[in-house]
Amino acid sequence: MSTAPGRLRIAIQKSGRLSERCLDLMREAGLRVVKGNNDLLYRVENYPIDILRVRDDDIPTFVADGVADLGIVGFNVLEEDPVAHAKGAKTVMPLGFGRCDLKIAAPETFVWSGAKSLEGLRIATTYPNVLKRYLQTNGVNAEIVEMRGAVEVAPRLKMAHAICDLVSTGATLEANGLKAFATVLNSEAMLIRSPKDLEPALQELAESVIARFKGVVASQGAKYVMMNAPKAALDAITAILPGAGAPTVTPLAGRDDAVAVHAVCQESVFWETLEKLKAAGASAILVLPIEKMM
Ligand code: PRT
Ligand code: ZN
Repeated sequence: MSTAPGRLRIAIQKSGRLSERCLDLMREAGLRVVKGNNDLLYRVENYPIDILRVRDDDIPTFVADGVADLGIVGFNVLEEDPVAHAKGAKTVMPLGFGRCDLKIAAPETFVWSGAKSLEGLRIATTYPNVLKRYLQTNGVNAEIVEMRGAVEVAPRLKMAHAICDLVSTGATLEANGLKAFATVLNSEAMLIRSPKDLEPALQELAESVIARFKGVVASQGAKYVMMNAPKAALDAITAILPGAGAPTVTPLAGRDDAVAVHAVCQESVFWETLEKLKAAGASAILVLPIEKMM
């Protein structure tokens, strides 16, 4: 795969659960992605950036080798890839989407009393490396049955006693009469970067893309909260605001006893929060979405 020199390359999943969310992230970060006639390569028209669209399993190695400078991939894929591990693809940050858990599951009737319950059993998985580490950490000897997919049918086919597979809603386990007993790994999409050096201009561009992605992730779920508050209740009100740093406090025209309080809340602001603020004496409470944050 060849890309033009002097362009930053970001690898994302071509088609699958993470693809659309990756493109959304780019858009929200102000990168105008244009789909050319080359299916493997999208271009960003307002910056010298190419988007490589590949199988998610290839992303860690591409980034480790410097074929791509940045990549977005599930933490589960990254943890499973020993080559990329060895070559040092570096994680930059979690991106807050593509959440799922790698779990140990077995037929509902299975009697579970900790990881030791797996001793001597066969466990089917598409994540043999991660599973092997889990078994080693827990001092368990079990046989790993490596599969390419459809792991959830293995117990029914008597290929394995248990499975180790990704779970998000749990519907697949339920549909196959399986129950999750332990979590091996929590996963979400991660931004990773290559250990290879970039030319200075691209290095600068990479830093700015990372800073924008950070801004997008930080502003998700964050809210700008404004209210009027009696001066005497300021401490109580600050304590109620979820995930807020020091709020901005400004005088209100013609009022000596009350102030305006503005704060950025990093966590969800629920109706209960507003009710508590009101009970503490706040009035004219406004909760506004935040579009960008840096
Ligand atoms: O073609 P390519 O190799 O690129 O794609 P892929 O088929 O390997 O991956 P894809 O698109 O299925 O998933 C991409 C990434 O999404 C994964 O690596 C995870 O990081 C993340 N992700 C989040 C999931 C799930 N949730 C998920 N539920 N990946 C897979 N699943 C599967 C799981 O394997 C099981 O079969 O969904 C089923 C369980 O879902 P529930 O909702 O029934 O519990
Ligand atoms: Zn894959």
